[in-house]
Amino acid sequence: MRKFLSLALTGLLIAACSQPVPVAQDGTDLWLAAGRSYEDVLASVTTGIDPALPAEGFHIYDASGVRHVDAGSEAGLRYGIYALQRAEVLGQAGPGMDLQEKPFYDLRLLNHWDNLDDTVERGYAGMSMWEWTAADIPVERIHHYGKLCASVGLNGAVLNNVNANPLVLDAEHIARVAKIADILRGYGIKTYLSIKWTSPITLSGLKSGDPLDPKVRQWWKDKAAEIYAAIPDFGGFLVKANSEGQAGPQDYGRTHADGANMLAEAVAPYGGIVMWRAFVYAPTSPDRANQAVEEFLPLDGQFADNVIIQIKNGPVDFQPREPFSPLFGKLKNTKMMMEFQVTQEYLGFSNHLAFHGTTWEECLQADTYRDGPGSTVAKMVTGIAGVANTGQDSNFCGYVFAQANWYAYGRLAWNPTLSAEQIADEWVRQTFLKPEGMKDAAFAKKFVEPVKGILMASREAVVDYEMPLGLHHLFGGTHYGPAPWERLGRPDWTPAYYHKADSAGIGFDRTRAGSGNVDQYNEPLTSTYNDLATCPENLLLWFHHLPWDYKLSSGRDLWDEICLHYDRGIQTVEGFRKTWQGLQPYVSPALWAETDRKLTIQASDARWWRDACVGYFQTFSGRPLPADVEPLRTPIDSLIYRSIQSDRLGMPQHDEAGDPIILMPRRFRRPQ
Ligand code: GCV
Repeated sequence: MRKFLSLALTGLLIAACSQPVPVAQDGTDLWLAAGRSYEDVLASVTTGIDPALPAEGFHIYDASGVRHVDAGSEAGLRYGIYALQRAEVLGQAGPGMDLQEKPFYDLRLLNHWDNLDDTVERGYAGMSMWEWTAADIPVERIHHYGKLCASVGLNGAVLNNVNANPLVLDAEHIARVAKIADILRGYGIKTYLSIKWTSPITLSGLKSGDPLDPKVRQWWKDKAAEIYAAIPDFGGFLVKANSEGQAGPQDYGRTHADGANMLAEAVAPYGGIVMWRAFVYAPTSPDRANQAVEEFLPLDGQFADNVIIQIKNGPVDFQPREPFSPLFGKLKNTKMMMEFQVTQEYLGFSNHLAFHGTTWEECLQADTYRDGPGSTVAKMVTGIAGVANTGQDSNFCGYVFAQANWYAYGRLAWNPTLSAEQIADEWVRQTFLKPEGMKDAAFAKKFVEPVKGILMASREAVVDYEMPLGLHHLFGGTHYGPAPWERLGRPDWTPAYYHKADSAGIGFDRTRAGSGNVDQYNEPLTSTYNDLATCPENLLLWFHHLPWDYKLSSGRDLWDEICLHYDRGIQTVEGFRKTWQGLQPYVSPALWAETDRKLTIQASDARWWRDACVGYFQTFSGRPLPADVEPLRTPIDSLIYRSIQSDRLGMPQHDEAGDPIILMPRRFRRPQ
C-alpha cells in the first residue's frame, strides 16, 4: 500500500512539474515578442549591400558555414534581418536557408486619421500616437512604431487625418513633422501629409482654391518648396476632396484631375506623389456604390504620372463584407492604390476579435477580369494603404488581437499573395510566448492551432452577427451598434437606404433592373451578380431585393436563413470563448484576462446585434424564428431607437457582465 501511495505521489509530482508555466507578457512587444532581438540577429550574420538586388529586396543564404544577408539598400537589409528573425521563430531558418524576396508594391503605407487636437477619427486605442499637442514629439514611441512597421515591410506613413486641419501645413507643424520624419527615415519610412483643399485660403488669405488659378498654383508650389526644405525625402500628399463636406476642385467647376494635377505639379520636382481618394458620393444619388466609377471613369488617362487614385476595397465603406470596388476593374490608364481599413470602424472597434487577413485576401485575390481572367485586384493596384489602428495605448492597438490586423496588413502589403492562414500562423507564433517547460509540438497543437482557428473564423462570425448574406451599413451613428430602424437624416447615411426592408422582402436591387451597379463590373461578373442563380449567396442582398420566402441553396426560406446566420454568429463567438477558456494555462494572465473580457463583450454585442436586426426585420417579415435558433434575448420594443452609451471619445460602454449599456431614446430620457 505504501509503495502504491509513493508511486501515485511521484506521478502527481511529475504531472505538476510538467504543467506549462505561462510567461508573463503585456503585449507591448506586439509580434516582436518571440525570438532573438533584431540587434542579436544582425550581429550574428554577415551583411552586404548588393546593388544588383532590388532596392528594397534581400537575400538570406549560407555560404561556407556563414549566414549572409545581402540587400539592395539599407532598408532592404533591415527587411532581411527581420525576415530572418521571423524565420527563426517559425523554425524555418535551419542550415542551408535560402530566401530571396522583394516587395510586391513600392508604396506600402499606413494612413493615420489623427487630428491635431490628438483625437483620432475612428481610433480605438487612445489619443494620437504623435502627440501633436505635447511640447515635444514622443521620440521613444516613434522609434518603436518604426521598428514594428519595418519588421513587416511598411515604408510610408501619412501622419494626419484625411479630414485634414489646414494648420498641419503651417511653419510650426512642418517643423514638428520634420522631426518625426527624421526618426521614421531611420526605419525606411517616408512621411506624407493629408492636406485640406482650402489651405491657401485659410493659411494665406487667398480668395480662391481654384486649381487653375495661377495664384493658387503658385501657393502650392511655394508650400511644397517649404516642406521639402525641411523634409528632403517627403513622400507627398493624400487628398480627400469633394467628399463628405470637404471642399475640392469641383467647388470651382474643375475636375478631380485638375485638382490632383495641380498638386502633382507642385511636388513633382522633388519626386513627390499625390494620392487622390476616390471616396466620393452625393446624398442625392440613388446608389452610393455607383459613384466612384461614375466620377472617375470619365477622367481615366487624365491624371499626371505622379498621381495615384486611392480606392477603398469596397464601393461603399469598409463594411464587414463588400464586393471589391468596381473601379479596380475599370481604370486602365490611371494608377490605382488600395485603401484597406486596419482600424475596426465597422467591426466592433477594439472590442471584437475580427481578423482582417481573410477580408483582405478575399479582396486582393478577386478577379476583376479587366485584362482577361487572372486580373486580380492585387495586380490592378500599384500601391497599398491601410487606415491605422494605432494610438497611445502601450500596446498601440487597444488590445492584443487588434495587433493581428496591423501585422496582416503589413505582410499583405509586402506580398499580397500570402494566405491569411499563413499570416495568422506567423502572428500567433511571434506574439504569444511559449510557456516554460512546454515542447514546441505541444504548443503548436494546444495553443497555436486553436488560436489560429479563432482568427480564421472571426471575420465571418462578425459578418454573421452584424449583417449576413450581403446586408450592409445597418449601423447607428457611432458605427458600433445596430440601428436598422434608422431612416432620418441624410439618406445614404441611414441603414434603411441600404436594406430596403418592407413587407415584400429585403435587399438592395443593384441588378440591371435596379441601380445597374452590376454593369460597372466586367463580364463574367456582371452576369454572375445580376443573375440570382449565380450570385454568390454571401453577396445576395447586396445585389438583390428578395422576398422573405425566397428559397436559398440550403432549401430554406430567406427569412429562416437570415435568422440562422445571426444565430451562427453568436454561436461562433461562444465557441471562441470556450476555446479561450481552455487556453488559460498557456497565456500570460494579463493577456488572457484582457481577451476573455473582450470576448465576453463580443458575445453580448453579437446578441444585441441579432436581437436588433432580427427583431426589427421581423416586423416586416411577420414570420416566427426558426425552431433551431436561440430565442431573442431582448424584445425589439426595448431596443428600437436605442443606442449604446459612449464615453467622450466615442468608445462604447459595457457593464461588469460585458453587456452594452443601452440608452433610452432621447425623447424618452428623463430631464436631468
Ligand atoms: C475620415 C467614413 C468614416 C469617416 C471617414 C470617411 C473617409 O465615412 O466614417 O470617419 O473620414 O469614411 O474615409 O473619408
